[in-house]
Amino acid sequence: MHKILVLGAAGQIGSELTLALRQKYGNENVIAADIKTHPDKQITEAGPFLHADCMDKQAILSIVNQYKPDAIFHLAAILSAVAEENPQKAWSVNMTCLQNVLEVARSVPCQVFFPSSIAAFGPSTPITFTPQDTVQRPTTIYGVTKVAGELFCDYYFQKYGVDTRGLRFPGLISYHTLPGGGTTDFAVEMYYKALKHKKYTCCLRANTQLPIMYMPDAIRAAIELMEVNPSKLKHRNAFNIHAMTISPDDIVHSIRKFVPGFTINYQVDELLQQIANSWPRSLDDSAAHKEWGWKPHFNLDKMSEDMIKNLSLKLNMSVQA
Ligand code: NAD
Ligand code: AKB
Repeated sequence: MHKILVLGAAGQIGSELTLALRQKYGNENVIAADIKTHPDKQITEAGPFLHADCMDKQAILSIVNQYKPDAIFHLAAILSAVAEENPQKAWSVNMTCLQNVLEVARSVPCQVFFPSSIAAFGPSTPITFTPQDTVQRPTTIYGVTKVAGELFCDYYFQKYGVDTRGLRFPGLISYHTLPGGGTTDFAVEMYYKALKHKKYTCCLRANTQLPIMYMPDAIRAAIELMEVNPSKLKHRNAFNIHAMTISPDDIVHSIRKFVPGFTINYQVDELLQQIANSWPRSLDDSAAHKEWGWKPHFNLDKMSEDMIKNLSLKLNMSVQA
């Protein structure tokens, strides 16, 4: 990778990925684009930022013709909770944007990163230590677009030789940009509410275990996968990666080590609970480890400490982590 285009750059992942890529490859070599017109200043000021709708193939093509990237990180999508409110729109946005990106990449050519999710699995998938290659019958529209996306990327590699690569991300926790409408957003909110109000009302049951990862590990994984020699990759579009299996109750206990007196109550949202119940608890990520050396760095307490330290600074609050 030398010149990189990040689509959906103003979101939870994109805002941090853009900064990490700019640090590594140079500000001018990382072009950020999003449908949002007023993203965080850090994205717009340090390097090129363009307004673009990925539903419009010509818009992507004209950016690619102008900047000539050799890699696209395609992050524009509708996430699980919002997708269930309008499944038709979710299918249309998630699949059309991906198709446009793949078509543009085929014509240039350039590498494509596609983020899949634990949502690509469903209730009939083995729930713990979910294998790399296993049953994928998701029951959410978001999950359906993720399985289709994985296959779509595989197809463009096999048929046209487009160098597509991807990860199945768990729920991601970060302090930089708020998450954009997923089932796992509660885990991020918990940290904000702990600092601001010392109390939180959680939408999932206390013992709901989910795979969760801290953003720095996720960003590093995406960059490492895109940088590895392609001859090493067998599962190029849908690597399981795992960091920790945790429940809301586990997060509360971890936060209390840094914010004593934090309290929680539970008001279960049945739709979100059903979605969470359909996802795996832990994933077998040995293929990622073997094929490109994946290893997480953050466990729950290390993540909580870093979250609280950085959120305190961001919110201008005086908690010592
Ligand atoms: P997000 O909602 O925070 O960000 C998505 C960004 O895409 C937003 O800035 C939005 O404005 C932009 N966007 C939406 N439609 C667009 C369009 N038509 N054209 C251009 N931009 C558009 O999402 P995120 O959490 O950053 O997720 C990015 C990708 O990673 C998605 O594919 C998501 O499914 C996947 N993923 C995220 C997580 C997570 O926990 N955050 C976990 C697994 C997979
Ligand atoms: C969501 O909850 O939709 C995302 C995901 C796990 O894909 N965080």
